[in-house]
Amino acid sequence: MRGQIISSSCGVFKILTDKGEFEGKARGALKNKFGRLFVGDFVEFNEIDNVIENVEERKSLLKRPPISNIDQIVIILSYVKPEFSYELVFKYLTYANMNNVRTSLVVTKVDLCENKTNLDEIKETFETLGINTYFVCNKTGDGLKEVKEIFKDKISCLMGQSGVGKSSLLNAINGTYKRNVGEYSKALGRGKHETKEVVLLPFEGGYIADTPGFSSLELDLYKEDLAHYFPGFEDYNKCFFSNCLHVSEKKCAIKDKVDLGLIPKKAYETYLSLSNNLLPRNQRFSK
Ligand SMILES: Nc1nc2c(ncn2[C@@H]2O[C@H](COP(=O)(O)OP(=O)(O)OP(=O)(O)O)[C@@H](O)[C@H]2O)c(=O)[nH]1
Ligand SMILES: [Mg+2]
Ligand SMILES: [Zn+2]
Repeated sequence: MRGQIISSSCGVFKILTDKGEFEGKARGALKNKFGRLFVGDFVEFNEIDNVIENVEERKSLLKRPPISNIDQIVIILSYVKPEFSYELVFKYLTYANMNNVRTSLVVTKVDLCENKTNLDEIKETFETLGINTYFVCNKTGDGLKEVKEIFKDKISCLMGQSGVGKSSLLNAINGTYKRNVGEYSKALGRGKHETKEVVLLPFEGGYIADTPGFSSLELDLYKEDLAHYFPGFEDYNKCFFSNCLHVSEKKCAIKDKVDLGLIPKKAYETYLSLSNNLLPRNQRFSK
């Protein structure tokens, strides 16, 4: 019987099928063939022995958070607690582009925002790059109506640091989820990793994955990844130098786009500072 893995804990998987939910392990031989199994995997489940017999080819596979077959990533950042960071959004967007997955951006905790022009700048920057941007308060429900629309009929994965309100957002859009919510820690500058595993929750014809928060260092990005997959940099192969990093090289197609206003200045400034702090791929083992 065909099903999809919706959660996994210590080698036991929960599988959703047409006949409802089942729990089981994977056949030993599967491990040798596929390595580990992921939430999101479509599998052949044997309901007599309660084992997963086979795994279908994956449409996509993310390492962070570990999940397969998603249609979109919904990036979640809070306006404060932890502080909104352009650098972090651009890292997530680059990572999503590398994995060929579409994205939207949701900014939570806007109830704690006193300067609305900052929100306008966020929206303007990301929407110029074609990324739909939403502002919400999970406490009052403000802005959630629009966000619910993006989840319909899709398999979506929430992505964001600990404490930004991923689980809170899920509770706010569907009161039956009852996801555990953690406290923001001022000392750590983030949450305390309340959500520890990836779980797919059914939502209006699709699924939403609640996921553990992770640090941007875990994304494993290098200078060249940024130069190719940074949002708005699709024309990188039109630069004069094939290894152009779009910094001070001549005849750079990306800098031309910045000059024409097609790539927002804020995006390019963020690119430069991120690029400056990343290692080139061929030096990743030095240090
Ligand atoms: N003021 C305000 N607080 C919020 C909002 N959303 C979430 N919070 C608070 O933020 C804290 C962290 O929320 P969580 O939902 O646990 O965050 P998370 O992203 O799931 O964190 P991890 O599971 O650790 O990755 C809790 O104290 C929430 O009450 C919001 O829109 N406004
Ligand atoms: Mg959580
Ligand atoms: Zn260039």
